[in-house]
Amino acid sequence: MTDILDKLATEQPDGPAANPLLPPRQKRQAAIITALALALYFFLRWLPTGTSLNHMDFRVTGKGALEFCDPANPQFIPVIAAKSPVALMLKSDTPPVKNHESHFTLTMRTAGGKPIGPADLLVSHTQKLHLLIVDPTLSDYQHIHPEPGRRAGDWEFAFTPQRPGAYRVFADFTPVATSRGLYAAADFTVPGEVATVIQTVNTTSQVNNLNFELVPPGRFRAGISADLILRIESAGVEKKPVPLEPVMGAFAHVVAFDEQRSGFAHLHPQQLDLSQPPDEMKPELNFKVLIPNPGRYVIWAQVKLSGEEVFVPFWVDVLP
Ligand SMILES: [Cu+2]
Repeated sequence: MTDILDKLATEQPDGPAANPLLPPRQKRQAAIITALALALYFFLRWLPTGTSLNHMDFRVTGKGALEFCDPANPQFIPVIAAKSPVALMLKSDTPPVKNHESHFTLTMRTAGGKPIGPADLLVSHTQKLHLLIVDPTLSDYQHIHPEPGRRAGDWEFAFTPQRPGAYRVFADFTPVATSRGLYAAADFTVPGEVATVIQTVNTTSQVNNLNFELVPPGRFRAGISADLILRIESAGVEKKPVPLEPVMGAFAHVVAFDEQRSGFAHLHPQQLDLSQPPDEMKPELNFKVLIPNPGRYVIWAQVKLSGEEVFVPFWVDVLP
């Protein structure tokens, strides 16, 4: 027994200072362990770890660089005036026609020409890529999530325009390399005469037998953070419950466009906890938004009820 203990004791290294004096067998063991660790390190590095893009691929230099949005203080994002570090190319299999479905391929590339695929984007609001598509009169708004296509950088979706005119597609996504929201835009045209739609301010609307109301602040002023309230109630005298269901990880999504479609603001309710749905009889959700420029804006609310998504437009004036 003592023999064994003595033997073990002689084989125990005495710490780093004793290393040069290690017997050959222990040196060999140390070398093997080091080699295995290195092999594991290079194996893990070799495994596909996702994006091949880095933050430099999304860098924009010069004036008008796109400011990243701070989700805690949602703002209107001037997508068209700003220079996006991402280039979009839009193609459809058949020319887009009013009330007909076309299949589109959206190609996303960095300014340097590198494709942007699903591995390069983070999931935000349950999706990697959100497209906010709107017609020139701002009366056909659709929110679409394209699927990755076969070629790197390609994203595919089906879309049925409900009106003629030059549609604008705003892409809303978050590169893995920067972890911050980024935006880009592309246009396509649906043939036909664009009717002049004069929109008047309206903050109430009835859709699917439900009364929707958007309550703006008493004076909705540009450059000042404003509070908005979205209220929903069943129409008619006898009130029925209106249980809101989560859609893309929120009880409502609100998107505002200016008349020129220079950009958008994408808002989410301050009630973030999905385990605490709003009141069933009269749900009420609160939003905050900062709109820098005065003018007329459409504010589209998107909610989900009984498995069906409902889109409701409101029109407001933002004062100087
Ligand atoms: Cu949203």
